[in-house]
Amino acid sequence: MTDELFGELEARHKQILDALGTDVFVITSGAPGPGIGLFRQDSNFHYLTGFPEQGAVAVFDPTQDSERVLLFVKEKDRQDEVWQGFTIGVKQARATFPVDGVHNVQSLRSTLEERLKGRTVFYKSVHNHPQNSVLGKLLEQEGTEVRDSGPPFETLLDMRIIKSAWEVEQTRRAIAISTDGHHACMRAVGRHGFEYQLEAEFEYACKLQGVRHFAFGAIVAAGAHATCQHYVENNGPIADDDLVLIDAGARWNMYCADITRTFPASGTFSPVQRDLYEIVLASQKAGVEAVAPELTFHELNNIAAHVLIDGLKELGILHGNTDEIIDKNAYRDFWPGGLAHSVGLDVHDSTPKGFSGPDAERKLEPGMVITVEPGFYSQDFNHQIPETFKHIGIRVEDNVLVTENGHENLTAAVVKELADVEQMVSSGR
Ligand SMILES: [Mn+2]
Repeated sequence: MTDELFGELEARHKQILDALGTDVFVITSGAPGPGIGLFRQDSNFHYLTGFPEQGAVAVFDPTQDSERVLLFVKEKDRQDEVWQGFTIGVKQARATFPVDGVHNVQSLRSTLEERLKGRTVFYKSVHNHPQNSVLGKLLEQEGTEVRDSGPPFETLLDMRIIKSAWEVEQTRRAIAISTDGHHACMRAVGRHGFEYQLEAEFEYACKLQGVRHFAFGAIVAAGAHATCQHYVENNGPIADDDLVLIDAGARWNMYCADITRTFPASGTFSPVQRDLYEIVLASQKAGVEAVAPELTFHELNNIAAHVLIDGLKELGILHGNTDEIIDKNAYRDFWPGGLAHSVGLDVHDSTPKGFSGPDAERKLEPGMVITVEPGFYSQDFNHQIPETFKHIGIRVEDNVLVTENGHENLTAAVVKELADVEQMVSSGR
């Protein structure tokens, strides 16, 4: 573990302990998944412990003198290491992680039984966690009150949405690698006839640089597939006159990139594709340019929507007063998604209510990393528009850091200007 992360974890512990008053917070790691596969730690557990294994438990108790932050981990076990994987074990965990005590998870009950009696305990069970039944019995004790919402959970989300300089550095690395992945796909499309081949190009470029987890399953959508927001089948053919939409991002030290680009398979936008792409791009650039502290997500959404709607009006796709179209959400047939979400340890990070819901009035603050991702999507139900604009999906998505004075576009190196995209695709053909 690096010194920076060690220091970050200590600061996070202090904030959680302060939020607890005299209450206790019990948080479990991620649970094992089905079959054989690479485990990824639960984001909250990772944020608070840095401990990478499944089956662990952390306990925060501000009333203790010395053992205020405890970690319970699996002890090294020969059968486990023969079959399941190598483990850190109690001794090595003690030497590595910034906690007050590390215990064998088998001693969870004996260590906590007295301590939890009569206390208010914040705890949410994780499906399939091996300690669920032990924890359940511990928390059923007379006088113990369990809460699955409240201060530590809220504090955790508020902490996670504001990134430290170290967290931004991890995000930059995820973005730099993902940038190579997106450019590799643009250059390779001329050699490939199927969406899954571009998915392979993206993953290959990332895995060559040490990426072990992705932010989400890549969306590689050619032609009409791109009109579905979260198309993940990636098994369709790519025709020469298709636009290809790729929404994909790597993780680095658990931090996600979430980048979308749309490009013509042939290397040249058709006139209709060009018109629509320019409108989405103008809307996206207006959104990125507007990012600054104090602006709400709702306000940011409407800045981008204004540009998108004005453009679609010029093409005859929308009609009427732009402000009215926004107020009535009359553009949502063509752009059903939200403009922005926070990105971090989760790709949709720390925004439980969603920025199109109650969090829409939340103000941007320095240290947030958000997406800006307007789009145009037309399916069969959009019967009122000319046929020529149907079955087209376009999205352009950057990741933007909110700074004291405005913003920094962290994904600025991924080409998006029309001529640059055409050149990148053509250079590989
Ligand atoms: Mn996104």
